[in-house]
Amino acid sequence: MSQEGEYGAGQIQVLEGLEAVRKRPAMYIGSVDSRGLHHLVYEVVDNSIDEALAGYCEDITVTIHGDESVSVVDDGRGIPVDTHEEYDRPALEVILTVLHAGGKFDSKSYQVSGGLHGVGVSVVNALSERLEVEVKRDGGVFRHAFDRGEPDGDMERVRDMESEEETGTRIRFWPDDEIFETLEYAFATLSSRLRELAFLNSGVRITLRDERQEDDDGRPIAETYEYEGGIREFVEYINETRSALHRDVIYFEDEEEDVHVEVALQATEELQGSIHAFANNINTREGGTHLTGFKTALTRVVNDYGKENDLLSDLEENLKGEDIREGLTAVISVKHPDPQFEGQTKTKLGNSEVRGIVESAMHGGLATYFEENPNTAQAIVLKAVEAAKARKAAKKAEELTRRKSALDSTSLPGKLADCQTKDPEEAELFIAEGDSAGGSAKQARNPEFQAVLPIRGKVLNVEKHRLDRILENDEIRNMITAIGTGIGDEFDIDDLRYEKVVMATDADVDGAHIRTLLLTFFYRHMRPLLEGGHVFATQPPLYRIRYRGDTFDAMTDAERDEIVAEKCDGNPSQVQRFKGLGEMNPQQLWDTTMDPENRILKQIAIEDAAAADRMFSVLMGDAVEPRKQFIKEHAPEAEWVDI
Ligand code: 0RA
Repeated sequence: MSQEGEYGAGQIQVLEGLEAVRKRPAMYIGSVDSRGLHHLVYEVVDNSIDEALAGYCEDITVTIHGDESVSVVDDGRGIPVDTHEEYDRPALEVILTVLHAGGKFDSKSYQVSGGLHGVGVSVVNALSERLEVEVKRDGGVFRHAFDRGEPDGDMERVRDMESEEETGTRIRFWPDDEIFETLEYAFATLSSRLRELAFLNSGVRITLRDERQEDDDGRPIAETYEYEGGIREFVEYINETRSALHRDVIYFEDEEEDVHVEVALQATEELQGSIHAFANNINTREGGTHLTGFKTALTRVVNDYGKENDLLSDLEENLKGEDIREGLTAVISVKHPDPQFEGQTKTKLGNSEVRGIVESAMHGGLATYFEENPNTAQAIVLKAVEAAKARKAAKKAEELTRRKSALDSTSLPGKLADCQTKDPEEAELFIAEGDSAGGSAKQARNPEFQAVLPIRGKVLNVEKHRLDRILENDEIRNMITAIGTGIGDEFDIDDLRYEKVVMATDADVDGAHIRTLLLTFFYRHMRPLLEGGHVFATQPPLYRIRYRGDTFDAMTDAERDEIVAEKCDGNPSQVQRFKGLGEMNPQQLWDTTMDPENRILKQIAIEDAAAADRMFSVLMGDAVEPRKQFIKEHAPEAEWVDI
């Protein structure tokens, strides 16, 4: 460390601290891929949100600049600039250079960012090539800058201000390309998280600007998220394309033992439920005690109401939780002074007392609501009764399908050209659209480890049918049997027959439609397959260009032009356009799409359950206008997110 001499003992320790972050960045922000890159922004924004929750900040602006930097500006109290006694340095510098220093200054009630990230702005500093901070506080404007976490000079008071009233923090950082695999921020990723934060913290106004893109007037594109109704509006947003069973979103709020609970719900006619639980603004995808409390109370209250009002006489038993949750949209948000996050991805709330707190808040709130709104209560119960009847019918159908495939070893679909290997680890299944593509793929494949299942043009839209109907569909049944895992509750990844399940569809609109239908099916009924990273899509090239014995493939028109100009001296011997997989001969199909050495496969991941859920509802549901709008807005990123 060349600068040791310039700093006191405290500073040396500081530098070592941030070295650790640079050595093992994934320990602090999860990963150094696109996900980790976006975490840097969330980390800074979380600090601004904390200021908002403490009642000092209303406005947060996040800007993606054109030079691979991002800035976050808030009107909070400003990071303290007075001298930190232990380090004898400005507090601002300590907060930005000492791991976990941020929290020591705080007396705030909720350390919102306790779980997933919450590692502090010093980690963002350590992982940034440069970071510049400007604080308005105590009647002055202060600036400080850092290079890879190390101070670039001293903090300076650059000017005085008229008033002590104006306060805030601006942090701009340039993520370090020595650390991150990519420096490219995705507007859609940031916007979905920032919108979520605005829903979860009503009253906060968050603006996202992107200076890389201009609107029609030549200004950077910008969106502002501000929801006075908080999670009530979140539920309305999710339900925008669903048919609600009752007009008003049901909402309660309660506080017990310093735990703040909010619940918003609305039942819909849809088949898919959509329940999102948050703890201290973190999406607890793995659930936890708050979700358990919610479900227990929901099941109790709906059954009690049904029995008291004689609405369950058609059934021989109580409604199950899953019957009641069919088509239910809910957001549960708890804020806890000391949240414990557990589970594989640290997204499961563990605090045991929360279960009872949410259960009693929900029990009291919902029972009262039902008494006061009998029409809504009745609609919810009757929908659940219908779901219970369908569940019983589906169970029978599912058992039949499973029994058939389990007992009968020749039950693999006739259309499946299976591979020779019996080792799932090396096996691949290509689901090919259309008989001609299926035929070519069967000839093109390496039969040792590649299997091909042709499917007919349109797969059943699973969004619109219950399981019993879905299982009557041949294409779906063939896929389930070939993949081997079963579906829904019966899904077992140990029975997976192929490490990779590859959707082989054309690069055109029809192909995109079929991929979306397949993906909807996987999302709804085989989600662990997606979560485990087993689902892929082929990326066949659009053009093949020949020049003097060389062959080049191009994925886009622009790429074709570039190849023609740069590789073929502007004069290629042949430019061939592939319209679809079915039009390639087997050799071409192997070369471009199936050969592991050459092909490009897109791995498909579900980044954000709430966003994906909405996406599927919009893309697959009945409402036409929102779908058109959505496709217009999100066309490039709507389908899936790369890992
Ligand atoms: C430490 C203490 C206080 C505020 C902050 C840090 C703070 C950090 C960030 C990061 C981005 N924006 C921020 N705003 C505030 C409390 C200050 C006080 O007690 O006045």
